[in-house]
Amino acid sequence: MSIKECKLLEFPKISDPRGNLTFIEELRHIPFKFKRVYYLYDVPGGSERGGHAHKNLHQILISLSGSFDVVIHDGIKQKKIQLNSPSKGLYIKPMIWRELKNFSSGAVCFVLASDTYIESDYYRDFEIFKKNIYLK
Ligand code: T46
Repeated sequence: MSIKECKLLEFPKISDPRGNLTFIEELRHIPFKFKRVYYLYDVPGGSERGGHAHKNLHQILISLSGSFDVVIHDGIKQKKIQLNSPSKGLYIKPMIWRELKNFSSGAVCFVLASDTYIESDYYRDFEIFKKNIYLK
């Protein structure tokens, strides 16, 4: 898997004088069906989250409020993407290491995930992840 396959997706945005509305339909605006949503919030300044890769899970990360950086790593190359818009989402495929940092005050990271929470789907050790990228 390459970081090149992790794309920033742009979702529909309906704007009118009352404000903005964004919607996301599975298999139309994102390339998978989602079984779970979760969100990170009240993240203290300086905290970092993530620090793992998934074996099979597909995810979309969206900044519903504020901003934060996502560093993605495929075992060879890495890239930093700042998420700061509720109408954009970062698609992270399986076998990509991710770290979330530089959360602004009040930032909310909303996640659409292709499966339920399965701890055995995680690589939480970077060296073990790197060894396994060649086996997948
Ligand atoms: C990811 C980044 C962006 C659950 O019980 N259910 C869940 O759905 C999740 C996501 C977590 N948990 C438990 C597991 C741990 O005991 O919540 C605790 C904290 O989870 P974790 O340390 O994995 O949290 P983050 O913020 O480092 O990572 C999470 C996701 O786990 C991960 O898939 O990509 O957010």
